[in-house]
Amino acid sequence: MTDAPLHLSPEVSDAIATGKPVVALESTIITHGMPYPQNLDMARKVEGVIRDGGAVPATIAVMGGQIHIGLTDDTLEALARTPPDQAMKLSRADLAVCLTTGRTGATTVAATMICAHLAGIRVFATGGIGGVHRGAEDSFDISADLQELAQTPVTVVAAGAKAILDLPKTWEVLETLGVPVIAYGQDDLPAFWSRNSGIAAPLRMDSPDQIAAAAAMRARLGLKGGQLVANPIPPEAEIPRDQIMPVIEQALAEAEAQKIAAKSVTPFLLQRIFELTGGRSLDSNIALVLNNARLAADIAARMVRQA
Ligand code: PSU
Repeated sequence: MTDAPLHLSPEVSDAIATGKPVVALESTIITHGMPYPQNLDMARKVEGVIRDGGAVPATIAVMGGQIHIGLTDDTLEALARTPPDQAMKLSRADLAVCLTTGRTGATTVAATMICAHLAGIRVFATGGIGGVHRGAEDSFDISADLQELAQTPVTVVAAGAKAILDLPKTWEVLETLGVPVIAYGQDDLPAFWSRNSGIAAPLRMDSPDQIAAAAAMRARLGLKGGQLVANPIPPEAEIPRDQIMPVIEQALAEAEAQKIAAKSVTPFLLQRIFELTGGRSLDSNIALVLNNARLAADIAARMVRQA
């Protein structure tokens, strides 16, 4: 039991109490990751995909001093319409302050993992995790998502780390932190908009059953932390690496010229890449989130069956 200020929707509360599969979803992707109204459309569709997979979706956000786990459609819409500068982008560091000041906060991967774990949810689907930013040797900009994966026992399904990052350094840090990085169904690590990164995955698994069993084994071994499942974007939705890389380079150069820093870097880059690809990057992003939600629902169902 927890003393945390959790507000579970009736559906999520019932699912947890009766042992049904539940998949957590984050809200930063809604407020800071995609423009309105595509963000709302994505948020609704992703919940639908999880329901179709036989699990209950639990979108997480902070409002009015409480952690909401499972949002009504009205709340989802209000969040999707909230301008990015009016919602805090919450990670481990600012979750408590947001709650005590009563502000609205959107949860990143790190904060969503914390909240999911408090509620007893073991699986979480998102687009791409944060990681080591390019030039981190000077800026020290490394997402708190990586540390969270090392300490909070939630299985995160993502299409790898966002390709705007320094991917080799991101995987190195995860290895150092002892986080299992499991490529789903292929030998190569995926790279968000592209199926392949050219980097061999440290681990590979081919079935949701195996992934669920690995999470249970970590618990039996008393190992802290979660697992990252790196699920490649469906082939029909991918932007191949040779097409997306020049676009990423241009967006990065512009971010540097405009001195964009800290929490603004990722939203700035995603928005510029959206503009430079004429919206194609957003279509891919939505497709990969839905694909991750499908797999996460499957893993959550296996975890319930194996329990
Ligand atoms: N997945 C997406 N789009 C996003 C994110 C994930 O498809 O915008 C968000 C997640 O909340 C993740 C955050 O935690 O981006 C990483 O931000 P940063 O690089 O600033 O740590």
